[in-house]
Amino acid sequence: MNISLYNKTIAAIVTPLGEGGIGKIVVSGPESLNIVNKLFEGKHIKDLCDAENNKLYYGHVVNGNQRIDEVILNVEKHESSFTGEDIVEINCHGGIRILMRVYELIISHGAKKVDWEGLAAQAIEKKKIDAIQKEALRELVTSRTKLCAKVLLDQYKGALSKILHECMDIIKGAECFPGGKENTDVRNDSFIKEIAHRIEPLLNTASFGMALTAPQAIVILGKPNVGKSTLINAILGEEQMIVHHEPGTTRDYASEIVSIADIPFEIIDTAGMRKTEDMLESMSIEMTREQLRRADKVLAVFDNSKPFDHEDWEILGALKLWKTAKDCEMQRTRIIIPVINKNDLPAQLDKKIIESQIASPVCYISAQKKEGLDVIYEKLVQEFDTCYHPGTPVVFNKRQFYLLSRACRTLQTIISRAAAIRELEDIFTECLWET
Ligand SMILES: Nc1nc2c(ncn2[C@@H]2O[C@H](COP(=O)(O)OP(=O)(O)OP(=O)(O)O)[C@@H](O)[C@H]2O)c(=O)[nH]1
Ligand SMILES: [Mg+2]
Repeated sequence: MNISLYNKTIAAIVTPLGEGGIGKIVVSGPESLNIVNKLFEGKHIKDLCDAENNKLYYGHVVNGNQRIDEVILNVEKHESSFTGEDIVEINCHGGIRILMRVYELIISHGAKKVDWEGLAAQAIEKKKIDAIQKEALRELVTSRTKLCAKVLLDQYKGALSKILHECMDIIKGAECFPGGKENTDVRNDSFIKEIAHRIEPLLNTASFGMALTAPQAIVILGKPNVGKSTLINAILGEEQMIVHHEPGTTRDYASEIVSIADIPFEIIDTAGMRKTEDMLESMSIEMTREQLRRADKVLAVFDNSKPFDHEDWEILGALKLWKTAKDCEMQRTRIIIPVINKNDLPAQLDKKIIESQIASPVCYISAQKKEGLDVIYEKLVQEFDTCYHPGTPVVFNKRQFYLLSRACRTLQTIISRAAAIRELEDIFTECLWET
């Protein structure tokens, strides 16, 4: 349940709780200046109600005649503040104890405890930001790549919201027709087309936007010893995974976030799959299957220096099941990228089998020599338009995607109704006038 923060004075610690130079508390609401006034002894200011916007005030937070911390304050009056309420930002020394003492003091003087989302909720109630901008802000702080931060900052600044506001304005414009939008002639559907023209392209940005905020999972799959861990190390650019000449080296799965063309991916090393009686190895293989179920993309690795065998057939079988499984997430296309590794060694592998079984061009690489990786990278990002133009609206989460898909379906219904009426007219005209 959402509790209204309208007209309430709230306080949030907005820096991470830990050791650091500065810890920041934001107090927001009609009583913020009064509350902080009771606790603040300023060097150059007596009453914070006289404070100027965006000017720093030095002083101490006190409890009676006891000094708690040396602080610097900033005041933002409601007209221009983030929440639409009077805000006091208190910059204390970092460190959990001092920060918590100042915070508890503010709470004991009547402010309500919230986290930064509380501040954002207050800003939404005051219509200073909308839900999309709040979501962008939340994702912005966990951005994994520069591109991700760029896109989310644009959405926080309103790139996506602007399109929805334009659509609302078009609908309001239609209401000005005589009789309002209910009576608007459906044959005159130009305003609907104008909305469709704006909304439909947005849906095409969703796979890119969602890949930025919820990185796709790439599973490296292959029989033991084909070079899966060596490949991951080559992609990561460091020796993270243990590599060994004996098959069965990787027993657990291990995952890392990696940036490819500025798009974050979660890359997962798995235990080599094969039939085995060994209890521990069977458990590792079950873990591999689990990882495969949640994969968005698979790098299916084969060894150029060994003949194609029944263990490779097992990999192809597992991939076939994975590709056709029904539990695939919306907007995420399952992609298999066949990779032939150890291309620096003499060829023994029958590549035709792989080419005929996986309908996608094969990448030839040497993970050990870090050769051929660029082709893999190209394939991993080819579904996304990575040439991002600043200010472009992008759908970046499931909530937005579902709602905008619903809007598109509704638009299609209206457009087909208009087309049906036009067809009826044509039929009647033909019936009446054409012999
Ligand atoms: N010549 C050559 N050897 C490679 C290449 N890639 C990996 N190897 C070697 O192949 C052996 C197995 O490599 P790993 O990366 O441990 O293979 P894996 O698929 O992770 O093996 P498991 O974890 O046992 O399933 C090691 O001796 C690697 O040095 C390559 O491109 N060329
Ligand atoms: Mg391994």
